Amino acid sequence: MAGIQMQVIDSHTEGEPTRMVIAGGPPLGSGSLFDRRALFAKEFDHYRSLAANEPRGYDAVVGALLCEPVDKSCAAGLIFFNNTGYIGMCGHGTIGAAVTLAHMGKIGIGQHRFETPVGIVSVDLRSANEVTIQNIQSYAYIRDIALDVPGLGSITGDVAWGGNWFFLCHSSPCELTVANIGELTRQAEAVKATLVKQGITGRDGAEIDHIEFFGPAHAHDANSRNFVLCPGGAYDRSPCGTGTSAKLACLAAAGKLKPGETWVQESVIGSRFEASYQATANGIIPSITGRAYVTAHATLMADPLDPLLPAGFRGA
Ligand code: PYC
Repeated sequence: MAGIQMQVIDSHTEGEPTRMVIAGGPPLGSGSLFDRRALFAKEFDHYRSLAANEPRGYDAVVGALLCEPVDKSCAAGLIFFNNTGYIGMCGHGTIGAAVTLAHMGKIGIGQHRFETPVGIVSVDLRSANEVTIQNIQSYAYIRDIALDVPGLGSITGDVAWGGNWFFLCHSSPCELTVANIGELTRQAEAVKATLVKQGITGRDGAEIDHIEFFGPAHAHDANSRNFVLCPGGAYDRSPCGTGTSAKLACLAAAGKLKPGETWVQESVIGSRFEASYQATANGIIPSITGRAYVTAHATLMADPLDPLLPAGFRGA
């Protein structure tokens, strides 16, 4: 742990924080981003905890480790992590990373490609703060599963991939408001526990680690409002880029949204993404537009003489 000093730039995308590690991160070599993420988890997890957990971070922080890409057509490589582990793709984080790289003078307005452990995403930096990402191929995996959730009753939803695995509940147990976040979190945890108990997974037994509830939008020009429970127990303040991708895949599979039609997804705090998709043979390619703003530059330090909290802890 001696002598860690990580330079980070923080941003928020529609309310959801991204902390990009721009220097002083773990030495992961030059393998594929998939392999580098495995090495990060195995040998250098204390860097993740230091950046995402208290007292330097907090539960909602999603980290993005800036890496040299293997594919030289990409402007950057990104490995996403949070308070408890690592996530495949991150839509809000990619938007935040694009705005941060522009803020650093590393990319200009226009098209770019970023490499992630689950594939390459295209990014259109439309202005200093507005970004459209073209996510990896997303698809509905199992539709209309009825779950009997203790304390909640019957809940119907779909399993879908949007760069992470989601269970998308067709409705919400209570109104999607900030005042109900505690209740929504408890209910989403109950849905997640029921999926585990019933052995319902993503492809190849993958854990479904994101749960979404949907309800009516509050704004007259939005299509839907959501609540998204992330793997570490925090909720997504943005409408969730990978979750919106999974939602589009389900709408497409159900014939409820045509290619190129706009879907405006509101988050539980009222921020929004505009989304649409192109159809592919096995799913869809989603496009998600949102805004991000830089909020801080910092150097995170682990003092070698600090006996208390050198690697951070989960406060919640
Ligand atoms: O925007 O994809 C997303 C995301 C995943 C977890 C938090 N945000």
